[in-house]
Amino acid sequence: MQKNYYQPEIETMELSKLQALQSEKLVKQVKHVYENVPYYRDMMDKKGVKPEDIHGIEDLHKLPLISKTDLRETYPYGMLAVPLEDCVRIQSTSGTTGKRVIAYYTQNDVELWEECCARAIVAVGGTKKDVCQVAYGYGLFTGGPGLNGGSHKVGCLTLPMSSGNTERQIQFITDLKATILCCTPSYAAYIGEVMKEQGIKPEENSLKAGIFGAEPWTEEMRRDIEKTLGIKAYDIYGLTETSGPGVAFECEAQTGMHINEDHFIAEIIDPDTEEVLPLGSVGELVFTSIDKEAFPLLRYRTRDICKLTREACPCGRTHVKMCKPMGRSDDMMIIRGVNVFPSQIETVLINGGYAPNYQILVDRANNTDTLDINVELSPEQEKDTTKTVAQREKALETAMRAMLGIGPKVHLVAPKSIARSEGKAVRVIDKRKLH
Ligand code: DLL
Repeated sequence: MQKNYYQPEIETMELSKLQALQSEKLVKQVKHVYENVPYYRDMMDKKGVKPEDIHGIEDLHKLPLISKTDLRETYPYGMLAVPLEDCVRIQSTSGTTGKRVIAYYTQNDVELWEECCARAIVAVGGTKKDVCQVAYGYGLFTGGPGLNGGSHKVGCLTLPMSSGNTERQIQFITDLKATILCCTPSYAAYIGEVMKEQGIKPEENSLKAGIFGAEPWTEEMRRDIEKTLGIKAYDIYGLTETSGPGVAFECEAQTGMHINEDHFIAEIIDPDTEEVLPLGSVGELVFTSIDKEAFPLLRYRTRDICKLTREACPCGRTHVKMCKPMGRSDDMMIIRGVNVFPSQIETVLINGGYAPNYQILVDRANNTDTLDINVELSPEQEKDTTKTVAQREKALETAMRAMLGIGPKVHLVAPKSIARSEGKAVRVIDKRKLH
């Protein structure tokens, strides 16, 4: 296994030292927030906690949890912990409903964020000799700016493509010999599809690795992308509220993402009781930013359902690993009383030989929930006469019922009839919420 680190002394720091560092930073951060964010001070006062009660990470659970509702309540400046004149940047969430979250950065916040992204690039083998094509959206979304900054720090030649214009993406990969592609997994799958149509074989392109995140994707989708693009595909995780991409990233081992624990303390809680759960339990991921100056959120509930593990990693990094988020607690669909995650549907489709082009439609008829899944056929599947469409649909419905515990209706649709995504894919249309 390659052992490449951007900041080896931090990334491989002995656990006891790492936790001592977290404790020291946490104590300072709580004081900073208490003194500068009246909203959170009130929350602490109501809970009867003072900064003096926090001596280290063992006291973290005493602090109040905050959520997106608190961020909406304090919009736009209420969580800011430094004078506005000390901020140099904002980024914002891609959410379409309600008030957007605005995250603020001091120059130091930007530096640390970009370092996190640089760690992710180095972990996939990136060096200054690489050409890094950033096809995440630029602008308010954190994907483009984050990976762009990380790529600069590593010294890669950075191609600030932004998302979209797929033909041009492929032209740049070809002409400028891009070696690392950064974009959402659904966009990577689409780029692979268009390359295939153009007759470019996976082994013919210059790409060697991809850094894909910002939306849920399954192991099956990873294998699919690795095959179509002829690369190793790595996961990266983050959210605007905690800076953006680079909160956690995958290493060569591809068995979960190391959380940058020198900057973020991760906890898993029971989303209903809010109780902290032990390592290895499945629950809601909560982050505390211990270095952020401008927008330092303490115990922020991400809504992402996840699991943490601290087994020795062959890459030598000591930082705790998070699994692929299993979905968001607010994205989970409850259909006829059964919890259904889009990732389960994706797994069945890819295992059945279908491309990850699908759409999930949930509705209600005669007081009963309905689940319809539109799945695109590939041109080869459309031509294949060994199975009828009805037979294919039936087979998928049986496999879905086994995976989900409820039976959906599967509709196979013509190649290219489902809109492709250049950013975060919209997989679910829940009409029950629209009525
Ligand atoms: O998506 C930041 C990002 C950009 C991450 C580029 C990775 C790469 P938001 O738009 O605020 O920020 O959305 C954050 O996206 O709470 C998760 O639900 C989801 N998400 C992010 N990364 C992953 C991932 C960016 N690797 C929300 N797997 C998070 C699954 C992810 N879900």
